Parts: sequence; C-alpha cells; structure tokens
Amino acid sequence: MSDTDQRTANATESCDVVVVGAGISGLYAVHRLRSLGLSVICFERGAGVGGTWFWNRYPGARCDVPSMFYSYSFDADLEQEWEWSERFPAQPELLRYLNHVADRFDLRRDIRLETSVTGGTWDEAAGRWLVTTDRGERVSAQHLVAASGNLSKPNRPDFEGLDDFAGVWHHTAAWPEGGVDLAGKRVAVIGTGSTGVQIVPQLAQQAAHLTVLQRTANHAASAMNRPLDAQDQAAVKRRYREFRQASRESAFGIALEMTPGEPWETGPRYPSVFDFSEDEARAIMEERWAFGGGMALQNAFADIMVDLKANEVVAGFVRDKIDEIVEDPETAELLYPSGHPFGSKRLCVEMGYYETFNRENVSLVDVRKTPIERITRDGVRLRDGREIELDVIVFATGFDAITGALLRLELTGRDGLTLREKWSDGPRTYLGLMTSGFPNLFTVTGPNSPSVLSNMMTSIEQHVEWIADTIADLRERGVATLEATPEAEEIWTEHCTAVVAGTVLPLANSWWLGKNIPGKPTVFMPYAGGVGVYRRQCDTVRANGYEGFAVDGEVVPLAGEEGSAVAIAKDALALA
Ligand code: NA7
Repeated sequence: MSDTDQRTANATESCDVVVVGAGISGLYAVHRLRSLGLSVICFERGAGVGGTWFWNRYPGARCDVPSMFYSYSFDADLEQEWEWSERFPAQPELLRYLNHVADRFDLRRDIRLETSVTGGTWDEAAGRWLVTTDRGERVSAQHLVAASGNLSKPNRPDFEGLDDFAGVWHHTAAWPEGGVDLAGKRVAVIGTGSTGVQIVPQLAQQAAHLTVLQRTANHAASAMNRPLDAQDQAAVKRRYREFRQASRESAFGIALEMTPGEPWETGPRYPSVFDFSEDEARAIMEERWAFGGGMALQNAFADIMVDLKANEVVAGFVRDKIDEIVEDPETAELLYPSGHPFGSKRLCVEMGYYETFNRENVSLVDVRKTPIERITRDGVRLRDGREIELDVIVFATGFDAITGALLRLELTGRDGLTLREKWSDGPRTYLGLMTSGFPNLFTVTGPNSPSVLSNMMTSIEQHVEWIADTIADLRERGVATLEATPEAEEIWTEHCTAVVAGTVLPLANSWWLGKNIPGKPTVFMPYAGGVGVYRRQCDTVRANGYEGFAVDGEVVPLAGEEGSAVAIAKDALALA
C-alpha cells in the first residue's frame, strides 16, 4: 500500500495545526509552528513547494522586489549563505531558493504534495477544524492556517469558443514545466498587467509573430536589472540585521531610503513634486528611472499617490519615456496608460517591454476599442469582424486575487455559516488575520492586511510569527479558542476603507478592488496603512491581551481610542 493509500484508508488523523499551502507563507509556517513544539500537517496543491514561484514558470517570470530583500530574514545563516545572482530574481532562482529552504529546515516530511483541501468545517463540540482533501484525507486540527496565497487562483475569462480553438492555449500561472515550443508559431497574449509586461519581450523573441491584445495600458517603470556581484552582496550582508529591522518598520516592507550612495538605495521620498521646478522634478524622475524598479519612481514624491495633479506629472513622464522608446507614434500612443492614475493599478516593471513594439514581428491591438468577440477554430475574432489567426493563445489575465484562494477552501464556521456567505459583500476581517464566526482560523496575508501593497516577504514573516506565537501562547495558557469579535472586525474593516479613501489606489478597475472578476464585490482588499504601522497594531493587540478577540468566549474589549490599534494607525497617518 502506498503512503497515500494508507493515509486515505486511515480514519481521521489529528494534529495541532493544518497549514494550507507550501509557498513562502506555508513553508515558514511549518517551520515556525514546529519549532514551537506544535504538530503540523501541510497540504499543497502543487507537485512541488514554492507556491507562486512553483506555478508561474512562464518565460520572463521574475520578482520585481530586489532579491536580497525578497528573502527570508528569520535565519541569519540562511541569509548570509545564500547567493543571489541578480538584482531582481527570476523564477527558477526563486524556486531553487524555496526548495533549498524546504530541505535545509527539513520541512518536506510534514508537507503532502498534490493534495488540495476540499473543505474545512468548524466542529463546535470538539472545538476543532475538520479538514478534508481531494485524496480523501480527514484531519482534525485545533487550528487552521490558510497560507493559500493572494495570487494563486488564476483568472481565465470565459471567452466563447475556446473549445473550438484548434491551437493550444496556456494561462501564465499554469505554464507547462517543460516550456512551450513557440518557434515558427503565431502567438497572441491577452493581458498587459505585470505578467503580460514580463512575458511579451520573451515571446517576441521566440514566436514567428506575436499579437498583444491590450485592454488597459498600464504604467511601467524600467527594471534596470543586473547581475549582483560579490561586492553588492557583501555590502548588504554586512548590514543585513539593520536593513531587515528598517524593512519591518517601513511603509512597504523594504528599506528604501537607507544609506545614500549605496547601490540599493532609491533616494529620498520628497514630500511634493511641486516643491521642485519642472526641470528639477524631471531630473529626479530620470534618476529614478535609471535607478530602476517600481518603488524608486513611485516613491519619488509623497503626493503622487494622494494628489491627482502630482500624479499626472509622473504619468506624463512615463508617456514621455514611451515616446522615447517606441518608434511608431501610433503604437506609442496606444501604449499610453489612460483612464486611471499612475499607481492605481499595480505598477509594472519592464525589461524591454516597450522596445519590443519596435520589432517587425510584434503587433499591438486595442481590445478596449475593438473587444474580443469570440475565439474561433483559427484564432481570435474581434468585434469589428477582424480575425487574428493563431497557433497559440497565452492568457496573462491575472487572478481572482486575495479572496479567491481562501473561498476555494470551502470553509464553514460556527452555526453552518460558510466563508462564501459571510464574505458575499466583500471580505471582513480583524487585522486581516481572523474573521468572526471562524474561531482558530488564521489567514496569512489575508484581506485587510498590507499583503500585496508591500514586500510580501516582510509581511508574510510578520503574519506567520504573529500567528504561530499566538497559537503557542494560547496553548501555554490553556486557551482553546480565539475568535475575532464582530465589533473589532467592523471597526477594522471600516478603518481599512477609510485609510485608502484619500489615495488614488481605488481609482482603477484593479484586482485590488476585485474589479477584474465579473460579479466580485468591489472592496479595496489590502490595508494601505503601511507595514510598520500595521506591525505595531498587531503587537499592541497582543500586548493588550488580544483586544478585540474573544478568548475562550470571553470578549477582550478594545482598549478604547487611546492606545488602541486603530488609534496607532490614525496617529501614524496624521504624521505621514
Ligand atoms: P493583472 O494585473 O490582473 O493583469 C491582467 C491583464 O489581463 C490586464 O491587462 C487585464 O486588462 C487583462 N484582461 C483580463 N481579462 C481580460 C479580458 N476579458 N479581455 C482582455 N483583457 C483582459 O494580472 P497579472 O498576472 O499581470 O499580475 C498580477 C499580479 O502579479 C501583479 O499585479 C503583481 O503583483 C504580480 P484590464 O486591466 O482588466 O483591462
């Protein structure tokens, strides 16, 4: 009998914590929980560990946060020993790193691959979660940690006729392991978000002809990627502790402004673009463009994200860059982002994207003006009757983000309430960590936490540490259940909406708002208050005896305005 058959034949297994997902969050959760003496079973849908970096193997897949900061900080030896080869790490290197971590900390023995969670039900009488899988496993656990990712449920729009297509199609988030042979092929990419911007230059080099089907042109900054030499690495490694601490206290989970003159330093964040003459402002933006990476440009001036006039200055700069790079003026104009402010959709980071449109074998089609009518046997038909003949269609159409992977777990909390029902008007959480009616369920980088507005590594570590340390703390005190109160959840959810309201962030049809998925409620899902502020809020909640939670059914009142988590946020925002 195989291992799996054996497990399936077994009756309900038992452990302290079930972790869902073995990506960056799940791997660290397994490690941290185990090191606190808890027993863990981790289920992973993929055939390997790595989450995002396991699935997104499309050509050009790369992280746009610098490698030396997009890495775990929990182990000083690990961060000293691992060598990063590039400033912005490519998917194969990230996957190697995460596999190294799994081996180094002996995580695999508690991870069950190719196993999807099909349901989780809170058993009121037992005070435990019963988790089921597609392999027929049933596991009873006191705590359930959803480390299922923010961008892990792909979105493939339901185009009519896809079944008729005689060629092949792939979604970028399920790219075949062995790659796709595109030599001599007519290829189309649908989607021009971060993924589209990364894959287009690569496919253009391989395909006979590449058609880019663009609905919304996004803003992009130059990557200026480069190999990291020993000196670059040593400079960071010497001061890693200091940088990590600064990252934890920062707004975006990365120490952007430290140590002027060093190669990873972006330069200061000036309060306003209007404190400078046009030429001075332009010189600053040129510097940031040449420095590379999205954060350098986006953080050049603090008012970019809160003042539409300031925002337009940077948007104009990006249009000028497009003009400089793209030879055909009509194509350049089509590539101008329009209809949404700079930064109101996730800023893309480009490596040769704009330049790709100077190639003879690449064409750009505006599918906002002439939408895709259907997919046919031979390709894509547009509403104006035009037919684009194709051998391969690539969907770079994104994800049912943030809530998609959580709802797919089909969780049922107290009194038979499902998470789908509870969040039917949008997610509601306390601190993005827990939701009322679902005791002992923790979400890593859940909705209403900084998550995707930050360096995910920093946010993931903070959440995993808060969750694991809380579980261990409760155990030590003999506490069986922790649950967010509806009151705290209400205040937190409203606070999240209030924080983002004064910014340009909600002013686009973005996946942050759920607007990319038909029928999904429109709610700005990440918390925009900043990583450092948020960390203090979480720490304060714990220091105040888990204020806003019911601890074994006993409500711990919110500490009141002064000293409460929400008050810290308000103070911090007033200072910003
Ligand atoms: P995104 O950013 O959601 O981009 C998806 C793209 O696909 C975007 O350009 C969409 O246009 C386009 N899209 C989606 N549906 C359609 C249809 N039906 N027709 C035409 N075009 C469509 O996903 P990514 O994978 O690029 O990036 C996700 C995140 O991963 C990224 O932000 C980083 O954080 C990492 P739209 O803009 O909706 O008009």
